[in-house]
Amino acid sequence: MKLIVFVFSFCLLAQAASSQQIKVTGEVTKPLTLSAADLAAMPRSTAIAKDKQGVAHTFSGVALADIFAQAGVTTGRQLRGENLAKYVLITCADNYQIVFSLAELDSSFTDRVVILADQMEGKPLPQGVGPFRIVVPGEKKPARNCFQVTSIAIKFAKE
Ligand SMILES: Nc1nc2c(c(=O)[nH]1)N[C@H]1C(S)=C(S)[C@@H](COP(=O)(O)O)O[C@H]1N2
Ligand SMILES: [Mo]
Repeated sequence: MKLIVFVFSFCLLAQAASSQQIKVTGEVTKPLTLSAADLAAMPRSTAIAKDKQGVAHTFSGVALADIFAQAGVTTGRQLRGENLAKYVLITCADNYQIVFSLAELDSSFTDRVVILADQMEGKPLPQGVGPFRIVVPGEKKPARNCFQVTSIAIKFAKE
């Protein structure tokens, strides 16, 4: 009985730990598993976005572009030709999914910086929204500000 309780607790702990990590997979030279500590140690960026009620909030975290630089995603001068058919599929704990094209996130195409936020107004994201949320500044709806992000997959739409 004690063993069963032990194994069960271990599984719960393992599950809790994995939900605190983000996988970066697909069209990358170096797949990543990022923890909160990994993200805290990366270059930090901020993004302001309005919530559904129209209230603006300041989020901070890591630019998707900086995560892509670490994972080895085609960016900048490499983002041309067939690489323009690549997209980013973000998946959340509730299986909500959104996409960006790679070009939408590249500083050679746009000045807009989309971040993977771990803080809002300088504090960790609230329960049920964190630990990680995509924040897209300047959009008319917050529908792509997807919360409880679990994975970032770079894919090829090319036929
Ligand atoms: N994981 C996840 N993220 C999500 C959603 C969702 O259903 N699941 N809904 C989106 C939609 S449609 C909206 S309007 C905003 C609402 O969050 P907010 O009130 O903080 O802006 O969250 C977005 N992020
Ligand atoms: Mo929404």
